[in-house]
Amino acid sequence: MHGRFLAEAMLDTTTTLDDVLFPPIETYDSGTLQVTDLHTIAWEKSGNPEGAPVVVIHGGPGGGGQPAYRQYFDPSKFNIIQFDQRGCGKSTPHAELRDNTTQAMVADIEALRVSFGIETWHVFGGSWGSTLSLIYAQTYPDRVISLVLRGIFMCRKSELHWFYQDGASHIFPDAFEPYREHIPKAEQANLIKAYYARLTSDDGDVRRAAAKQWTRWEMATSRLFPDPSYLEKAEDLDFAVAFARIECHYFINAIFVEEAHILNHASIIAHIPTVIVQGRYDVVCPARSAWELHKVLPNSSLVMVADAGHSMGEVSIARELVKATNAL
Ligand code: STX
Repeated sequence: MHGRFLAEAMLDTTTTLDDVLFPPIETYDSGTLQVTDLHTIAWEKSGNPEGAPVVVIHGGPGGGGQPAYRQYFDPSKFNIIQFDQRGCGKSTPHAELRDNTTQAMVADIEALRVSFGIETWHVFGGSWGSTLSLIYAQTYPDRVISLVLRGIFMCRKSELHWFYQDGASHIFPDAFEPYREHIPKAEQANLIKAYYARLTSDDGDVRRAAAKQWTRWEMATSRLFPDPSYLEKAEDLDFAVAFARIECHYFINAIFVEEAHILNHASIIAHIPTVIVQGRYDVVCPARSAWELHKVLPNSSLVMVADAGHSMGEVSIARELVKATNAL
């Protein structure tokens, strides 16, 4: 029950991401799965086809998979399965909000498992990927061998208010200003609602302008040491539109579950070995959620990383994630 706390007093500024991750690899297979009349999901496999299966659940929602995820697993030991959740990445239709709910995404994960003939698998997810991993595990507890989770997000009202309205704004007032000022004063009291109206506008220019500001805010705050190149993600308007529209749609709908759903149903997954890796200075998904989750999961360990924010691309977060997958 008691987690590990990393107490390194000194910042490690010489180790790079390449030093802690496995080398980049190509996929050995990829394809699509039509999950409804409307939605088709893109998937890929890498690593060892005979290895232990692990499914990677990406963030956002709407963030899409990334080749870099493959590097968090020993490719000789794992069969690494990634997919793009409804409406994002290479899944189609792009940025589609209809028939796009948490329950639908859980069903897609299960449909992928069945289509691959996999009995049980490890589940790996950060941020919204932790949210969806947990709800998937609570829906299909017998299919999940273990959970490796990062930057815990349970999408409660307090978490949304903190990041999108008033909280993180106290730490990043400079990055917050353009996000807030994109919205007229009269609507600033509820920024998620104001962004939702613009992100679902009939006018493509209005949608894209809102998506860019929304995405910049999240990219600017993801790391303890902001990385200017990370902000470029918001300039990729195809990425930004899917990311912002799908996130905002999920948040307006409280991710289609009751408040504190994950904590309320923790007993269902209490038996699953779980590692939680959390950056102490994560302002996107503050550490309180990781702490509260850890306390209701008796088989969890919490690694509180002393020198990191939210991103899986931060060296000390990546190091702990690799340690966790190596120990599976
Ligand atoms: N959303 C946090 C999240 O899941 C509240 C997230 N933030 N950035 C990302 O995901 C990407 C790295 C996937 C873009």
